[in-house]
Amino acid sequence: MGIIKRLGLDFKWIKRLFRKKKARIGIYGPPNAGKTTLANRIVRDWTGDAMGSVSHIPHETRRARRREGVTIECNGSSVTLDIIDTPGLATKIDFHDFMAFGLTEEESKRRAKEATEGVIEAVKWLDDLDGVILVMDATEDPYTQVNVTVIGNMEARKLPLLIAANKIDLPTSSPARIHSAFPQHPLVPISALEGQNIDALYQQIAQHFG
Ligand SMILES: Nc1nc2c(ncn2[C@@H]2O[C@H](COP(=O)(O)OP(=O)(O)OP(=O)(O)O)[C@@H](O)[C@H]2O)c(=O)[nH]1
Ligand SMILES: [Mg+2]
Repeated sequence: MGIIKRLGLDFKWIKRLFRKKKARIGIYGPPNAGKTTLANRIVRDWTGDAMGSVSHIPHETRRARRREGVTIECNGSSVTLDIIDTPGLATKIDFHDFMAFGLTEEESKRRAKEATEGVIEAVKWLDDLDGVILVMDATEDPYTQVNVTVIGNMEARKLPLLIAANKIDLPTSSPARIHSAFPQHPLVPISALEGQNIDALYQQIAQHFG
């Protein structure tokens, strides 16, 4: 009996030794920040696949999308992620805004309805995550109701949070402005579109979510 017990313990120990680190990571942020562009880049870099469609029209992503088993290797440490690209979070969704992009009234109303459902879905996903990459457009003012609310919510849930200050390829971008707004969280300036500094992001992902 004693031997079996000891063997059992040994199996557990061996299992733990070989178990891969796994984390469910949600990519969050306001519409148009570049969440899907980043999700596509991560998934392409580490698996060769793509994830979702990108558009200059806000609320392109209106259903959360998950890609499982994306293994990121950095400086000898490896972490396997389930990447969830979420719909953009917004406090106000008005179909007129979509008509200004040239969509018909019918298309705009449908997009507004789906976008609203998408916000609710994105918030629900928070219950099921191990960490969050919060993508912000570094050319924009970071002190928005959405950013403040999302960060407060993640802090309350004690979810590890990594801020990706995106679009640093644009001359008006200011990651420093985001850092001074939310100095309590790690921040990586990136261009999801052009790939600038993306290796630094992978290092931070491996460090914070591994
Ligand atoms: N210049 C620049 N543009 C970017 C960058 N990342 C994304 N974009 C552009 O920003 C727009 C929105 O990108 P998406 O990836 O669709 O943004 P999103 O956050 O997924 O948006 P929703 O799904 O609508 O919430 C597109 O026109 C992208 O090409 C970047 O690093 N630099
Ligand atoms: Mg998207």
